Order: sequence, then structure tokens, then C-alpha cells
Amino acid sequence: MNVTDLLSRLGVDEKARSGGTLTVKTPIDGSEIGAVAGDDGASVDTALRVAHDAFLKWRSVPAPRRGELVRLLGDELRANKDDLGQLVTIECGKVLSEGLGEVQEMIDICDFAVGLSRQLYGLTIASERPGHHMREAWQPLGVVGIISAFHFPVAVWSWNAALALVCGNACVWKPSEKTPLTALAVQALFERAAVTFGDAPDGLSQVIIGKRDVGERIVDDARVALVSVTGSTRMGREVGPRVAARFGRSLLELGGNNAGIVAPSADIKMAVRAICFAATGTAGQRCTSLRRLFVQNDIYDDLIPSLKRAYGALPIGDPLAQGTLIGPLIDRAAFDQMHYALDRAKAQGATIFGGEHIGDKGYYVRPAIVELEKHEGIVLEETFAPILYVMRYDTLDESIALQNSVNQGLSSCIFTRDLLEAERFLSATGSDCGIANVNIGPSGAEIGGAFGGEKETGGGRESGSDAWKAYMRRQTQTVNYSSDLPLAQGVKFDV
Ligand code: UN1
Repeated sequence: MNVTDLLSRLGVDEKARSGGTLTVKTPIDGSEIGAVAGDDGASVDTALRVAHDAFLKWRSVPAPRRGELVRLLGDELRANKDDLGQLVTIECGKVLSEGLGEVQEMIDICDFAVGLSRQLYGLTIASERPGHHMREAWQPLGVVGIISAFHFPVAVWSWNAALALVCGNACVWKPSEKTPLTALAVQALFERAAVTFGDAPDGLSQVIIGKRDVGERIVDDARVALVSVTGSTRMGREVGPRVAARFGRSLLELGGNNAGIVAPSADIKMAVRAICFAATGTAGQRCTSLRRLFVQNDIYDDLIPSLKRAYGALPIGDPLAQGTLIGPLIDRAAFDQMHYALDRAKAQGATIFGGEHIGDKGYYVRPAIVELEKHEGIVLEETFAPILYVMRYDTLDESIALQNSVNQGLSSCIFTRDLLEAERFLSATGSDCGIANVNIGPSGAEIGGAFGGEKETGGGRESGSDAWKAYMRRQTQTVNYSSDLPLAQGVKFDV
């Protein structure tokens, strides 16, 4: 684990990663891997001013040319995938194939955004007036503030930044204070791409390091047109109204409490594999992690023992080592939250399998299966840890009602080979989430679809489909190419 070499290969200046006051620890063994300098009010103000100036220039660059910068960023990411993927693993603890997968998501969204740079399509609209054209155009928006969390320390930035940049915006990124090194590495790669590009305005994409106070400056600054936040519902509940109070825009990707339904016709073997990945992958620290499982009565006694066998055999340990599937929790607070949730479940009468602390360095845990009779109490809350609450159900209606009866609405899934059940789950009376899957767990979404959820998940959409529209300003344009002045709605106003 040679962080110094990795960082220098990725182009991070020695000064940027040592000697600062914000210490960075790897969750692998808790050792210190960096000490970065934090921003203060004055440096944030400068960053926002420079970003705004950069936006004023960048918005006039043709979109396909803006796409070229993102293409070059994608090239840098391809060339440095191994190093950046390793650094992700070291800084946030996810296993290496997931660290590399995260960088792959960045590459994928760059590719998507490059194509998009030639497809920022508007509509032409039939005018009711003779000699008039109407159309809808999408204009660059301004500075986009990106506030991201530790669990996807680099991909979340890229879903926002790749789109924001081709849409003609500047970006200011505040990564989690737990993962500043990966952010500095991505910034270094961006700067290399910008040098190759040639004439990108200075400060087009910047990183701001710090804690809550630094994030608040981005949230409250009128120069930031859009604030995109990935984090807890509690955080979103504060950020949303603050941005709205200054009539800014926000894009909120908040908590999930994702459920799966296993129906009688399910392929049990496949369901077990999918459940394991979704509930225990990234040590349960994805917004999309599977947290609640509803199993139909008739198959419960088939599925649960085989799920427990699979859980019992999960390789837990050093996330850099080949074969490991479960790395550490990010820190002590995450570990305490997991145990708080397990204690509450116990008090609710649950039977708990797993959940024990493993080893003496870092916070490694065996993922837990928590069997409960009732869907209540702690089950209704998102705990960012590998805890799977399992409950029985009888009818499909009952399972859908249970799955929808939480405040969060990010992702959901059903395991069934019954077409009627699958389609019902995907219908207007089925899952109420932003993401609904059949025979796939709720996590591990591809970048091509819009990513986000409903209710307390915040309603934002990032990544694919037409999520780019959140990063642009919609303008309805009407042109009169006649010599008359007919008024809409037949109004007469002759002077
Ligand atoms: C998140 O956890 O905030 O669908 C994002 C997934 C990943 C993204 C997760 N592609 O699990």
C-alpha cells in the first residue's frame, strides 16, 4: 500500500497531500495516509469567483468542443484506472474490483457526455401565430457545486461534472472530508486533460477541501446556480431549503432504504447471489444497498438457510487482497451506528445472524441477517452498514405495500419468473422508487439510466437519460419572421 507512489503517479503535488491540518486515514488499518490543507472562507470565495469567470467564457465554447475536454478526461481516467482504483480502495475501503469499477463508471459517463455534447436537443414547437417560430433551447446554467460523500468518492463527481462541463458550466467540488486524496487525484487528472485541451478557462473545475462550513459556503453562495448533493436525508433536509431560499437549484441524492421481494417462482440460487452482492457489497455502504428483504412464506425456509451459508463464507478482510469481497466500514462512527441498529433490532425481538467485529485493526464486520416479524422501528431507517432485515410475506400486494411503506424511495427489486408479478411490480401500482429492477438487486446501476429516487431520497436525477437537463437553463424562444404582429390568444391591441 504505497500511497505516496500512487499519488505522485496520479500527479498530486507532495505539498497538497502532506503538512495540512486535515488528516486522512485509510479504513484498511486506520493508519494515516495524508494530511491535507483545508480551504477557508477567503479561498472558497476566490474559487467561486474564478469558477464564475470560467463559466462566462466556457458557455460560449461550442458544446462539441466542450465534449472534447471530457473525452480527454476519459482518456486520462483510462490510462490511470489502476492507480486511481487502488487509491479509491485505500481511501474508502471498498474492495479493489469495486474501486476499479468506480473508475470505470467515470469513464463510462465521460463517454456518455461526449456523445451528449452533440445532442443537447431542444424542441421545435408549433406556434399558434402565423409567421412565427417557437422552439425550446437549452442554455448553460452557471457554476455547479458538487458535494459528494465518502462511499463513491470519485464517481459521483464525474456523473455531475462530465454532464455539467458539456452543458457549458464550471464546477466546484467539495468531496467528503474522509476522502480528499482521491479528489485531489481526480483534479490532477482533470488538469492534465485541460492542458492537452489547450484553452480551457482557468478554474473551470476546482476542488475545495474542508468540512461542513466549507460546504455551507457553496450552498449559500448566489454564484452557484446548482448545488448537487449526495449524502444523508438529514443533510438534504438542511441543504434543500437553504438553496431554495436564494432561489438556487438543488439536485438531491439522499438516503435509500432499498427493498427486495423474493416471490415463489424466483430462481433461488440467483436470488441468493444477487442478495449477497446487493446487501454486503461495499460493506453495505452504497445508497443503493439492499436493506430490507421480503420473502414469500412458501420459500422462506429454502432461501434463508442458503443465504446464511453464503454470508458465513464471505471473504472479509484487506480490500486490496485478491478474493476479498467485504472490506472495512469507513470508521468507528459507522461501526457504532451498525451496532446501535443491531441493538435496536434485538430489542424489537429480532434474530440476528452475523454482525460480529472481525480482527483488531480497522472496523471489519461480518454482514448481518436480521430476521424480524414486523416491519417497524429501526427497519424504517437507513443504516449505512451491511444489515439486511428479512421479513415474511404472503401476497404480492402485501409485499409491494411493505416495500413502499418507508420514507425513502431510491431503488427496489423483485425476484420472480412470473411475468404478471414482474410487470405488476413495474406498473403504476408497483414500486414507488426511482429505480425498479427485476431479477437484479437494487445496487450496481449502469450510468445510461437516470439515477436517483423519490420521497426523502430527494427527487434528483443524475447520470444518464435526460438528467443533463438539470444542468441547463430551459429557454422558450419565439421568433416573428412576418411583418405583422398577431398576438397570442387572439388578443387585439391596436395602437
Ligand atoms: C451511491 O451509492 O450513492 O447503483 C451510488 C449503484 C452505483 C452507484 C451508487 N452505480 O450502486
